[in-house]
Amino acid sequence: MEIQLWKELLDPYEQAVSELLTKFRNVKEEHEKRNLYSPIESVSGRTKTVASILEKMQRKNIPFESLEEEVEDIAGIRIICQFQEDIDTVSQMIGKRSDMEIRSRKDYLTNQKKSGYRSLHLIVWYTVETLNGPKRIQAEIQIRTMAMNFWATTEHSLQYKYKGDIPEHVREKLMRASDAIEMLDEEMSLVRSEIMDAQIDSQIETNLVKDILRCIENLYRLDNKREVVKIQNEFYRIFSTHNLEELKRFHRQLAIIAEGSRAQSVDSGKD
Ligand code: 0O2
Repeated sequence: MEIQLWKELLDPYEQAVSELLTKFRNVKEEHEKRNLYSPIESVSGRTKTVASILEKMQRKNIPFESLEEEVEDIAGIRIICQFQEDIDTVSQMIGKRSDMEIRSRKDYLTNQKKSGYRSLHLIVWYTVETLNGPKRIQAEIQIRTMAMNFWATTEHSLQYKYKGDIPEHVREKLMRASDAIEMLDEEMSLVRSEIMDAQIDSQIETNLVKDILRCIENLYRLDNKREVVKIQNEFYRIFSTHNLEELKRFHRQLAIIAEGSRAQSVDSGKD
């Protein structure tokens, strides 16, 4: 295959990775805007390099004609979750989407790999719109916790260092580390609801502050500036108490003031 053809082949996969990244990041943002806990902590993606595709084709005896069918991870997305319970939530969410279809799943959580690798892999069908029309391609979505990701990233570097032939004594240490990671994920699950509550409160506070400041800015344009400075000082005072309930109350009061001020300015505009 010529260089030009590799580019043609990989372009739709690059497009798919870019679109999928945006879509999954939007899922996280949507949760945050609605003060909901996001099962997605972060997302990354990559298109497999030609060297890596060639290596896999040689290792698995894959002919060029079936490259796109058999190399399922040319487009790869990695979704990182905080807790192991979130992996299932994300997987179900993907299953319900209309813009991708799960073709197969490899559950390396219940069936941990011999290396100690743990993760859930979904192979999905995804359609990209290209200048030549729609193209349906496969993408691999790896879903794992932050702890699992730490292990996999480190082990991947060692595989590179030892060219896939990790010495037995290092392998043993990696296995022990993998067991420790599993225990860590289980321990973290025990405090999941507390951590989720704390994170939701922090998100509510962030969104309230954003809204309050927008309100104050609008009032500043419409109202008696000295009064608005007083309101702002009151906001700073309440913010410094770290009392979320107080902040919510202040937000409600401010919304009423803002509404009154808006009504007044509409009325005076009529005169
Ligand atoms: P990359 O892009 O560097 O991550 P293969 O594992 O390649 O023989 P298969 O069956 O198609 O073939 O894939 P599998 O095992 O379901 O998943 C392949 C990808 O999962 C790998 O991509 C890794 O990202 C990850 N993975 C699978 N097993 C391990 C493991 O033991 N350790 C680590 N760290 N990651 C693993 P590539 O091909 O390595 O490419």
